[in-house]
Formats: sequence, C-alpha cells, structure tokens
Amino acid sequence: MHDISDKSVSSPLSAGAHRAGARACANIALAKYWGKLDAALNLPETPSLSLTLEPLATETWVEFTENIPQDVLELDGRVATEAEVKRVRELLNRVRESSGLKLPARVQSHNSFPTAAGLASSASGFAALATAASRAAGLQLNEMQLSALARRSSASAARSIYGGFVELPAAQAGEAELSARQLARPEHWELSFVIAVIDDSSKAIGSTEAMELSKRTSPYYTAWVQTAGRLFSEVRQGVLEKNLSRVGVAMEQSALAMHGCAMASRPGVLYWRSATVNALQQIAELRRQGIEVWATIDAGPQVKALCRAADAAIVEAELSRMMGVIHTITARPGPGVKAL
Ligand code: 2P0
Repeated sequence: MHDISDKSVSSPLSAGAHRAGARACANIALAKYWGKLDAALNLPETPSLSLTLEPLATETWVEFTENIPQDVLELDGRVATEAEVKRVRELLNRVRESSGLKLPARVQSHNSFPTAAGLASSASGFAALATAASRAAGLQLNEMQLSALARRSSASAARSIYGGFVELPAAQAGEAELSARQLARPEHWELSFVIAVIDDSSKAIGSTEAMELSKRTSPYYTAWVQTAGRLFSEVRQGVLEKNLSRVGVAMEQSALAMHGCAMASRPGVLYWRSATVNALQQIAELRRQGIEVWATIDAGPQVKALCRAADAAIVEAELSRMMGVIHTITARPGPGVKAL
C-alpha cells in the first residue's frame, strides 16, 4: 500500500485581504466524458457520472497582490511550466473580470497524489483553484457557479466541486453556465476504488487533445456519443438502486467504448500497457471467483477497480502482486470542495 497521506498546507502565503485556500478531491468517472460539443466554451458532448474520492486531494492557495509583476504558479513546490501558467491564468482572468480586481495572483497548489498519472489531477486542481481564486477575489459564488467556472478549465473539474456521486449533463449548444450536480452523497454507498498504478510518468497525449482527435478522425466517434447517453442512464440508475453489477457492467462498457473510440483515431490513441490488459483480465477472474469488482480506465494506463468497501483489501492484494503494477491506492467516496 502506497502511503499518500494528506500533506496539509497551512496558509503558506503572506497575510492579506485577497487571499484564500481550498481543498478539492479528485474524481473517477463511472460513465465517461469524452468529446466536446464546443471546444471554446469547453462543453461536453456526452453526459458523465463520477465518484469524488478521498484521499486524492489538491490544496490550493491564491493571493491577489500588487507585490508581483505577473501571475506566479507553484505546483508541488516547483515553478510551473508556461503551458500550466496559461491554463491557470485563463481561470484567474475570468475571476478578475467578474470581480473587477486587477491584481496579479500568486498560486500555490499541492497534490496528495502523483500528477499526470491518469489520476485526474486537473479535476481536483481546477475545482480547488476556482474556489480559492473566487474567494480570494471577494466573489461569493454558490456551488453551481463554482462548478461552471471550474468546468470552463476542465470539464471533469466541474464534478469535483461536489462530494459523492456527481453527474455532469451533456451540453446544449452555447450553454455557457453548464455545471455538475450531486446525485447522491458520499455516505450513500460504501464503495472503494482500488487504483492499480501501472505507469506514473506523464501521458503521451493529454485528454483534451486526444478527445479532439477522436472527434475529428475516429470512425467510432458518433457511435460512442450515441452509446454514452444510454450507459450514463444505466450507471445512474444503478447508483440510485445501489446495484453494483448494474453499475459495473455499464461502467466497464463506458470505459472500453471510450478507449475503442480513441484507439480508432488517426493516429491511434493507445493509453494502455500490457499490464493494463493483464489487470483487466485479473479483475474478470476475480468476478469468476465471486467478488463483485469491475474496472475503468481513464486517459492513461492505470486500471481502477470498483468494488464494495468490504472487498477492497482482497482486490488490492490481488492487483498489487501483479507484474507491471507499481503500487496500488485505495480510495473511498469523498466530500465536495472545502474552503481552508
Ligand atoms: C472523465 N476524462 O469523464 C474522462 C474520462 C478522461 C477520461 O474528463 O479537456 O481534463 O480539460 O475538459 O476534464 C479528463 O478530461 O478534459 C476526463 P478537459 P478533462 O473523467
């Protein structure tokens, strides 16, 4: 078991009126979002449904201050790249526009789990940033407004504003304020995600670029979009009924259909390693042995196994001894974003 204890950051920035922090948890989609209706407004073409997860969290502090010439971003103690700064600045600019505040911002962000490892750090990151930045600027946004703000930067971040089981509908054209909503609280159902980390290096192609490529070139994109709505409804019903096999079967099909669509792009997008396939087969074998466990895979090689909390230890033991699995992380339903 990999130790990923929360590294709490207690207000590392200097005191000031325009300063605030927030903590948000990552989420894993049971029904996947893959494809944009409108790239400029970052509107999803498919509905998605996720589970917000402890202890995979990001803590972010934002301070708007005249003491720096331009926005400064620090991620896990390192200076951010220009591409990372650009994405954060877009959100900060939206906050500056709404609040009338014209100051540059110093942003410090810490993850309790490896970034760029297919563990959806952009979801927790932009949910925490939207909350911290809007509060630091004096805006009092409700959860729906925070979710819409986070969604403009990263659609999955819209879901991390809320705890537990969360849905993000597919967008209508031009729907600027689209936000996620909570379907059920974390206490609704005692489930676990056992994450088999197979490769923790950065991904070859980011999900934003890969889903655009899928939309432009994959012959399966239209079929994926048509299927995604039905699978979302099945997962949603299964969550409400707490029917694990109903959720699991639809969840696996959602992931495999999403990856099938991506793989058929030109050039093909293949996130999997051989250990990814082996883990999928091991999970099917565990099912044959009577354990209710199903898999999902995001834009990376990691395999995430959904099971009852009571079965997590055995699933973790089986996955962690597989060749190609570096370590495992067990996560549980977590809360929505919190101000620090
Ligand atoms: C999801 N993913 O539903 C899907 C499944 C990855 C695979 O949402 O372009 O970082 O920033 O809106 O939210 C990851 O994509 O994409 C994602 P953008 P995001 O969780």
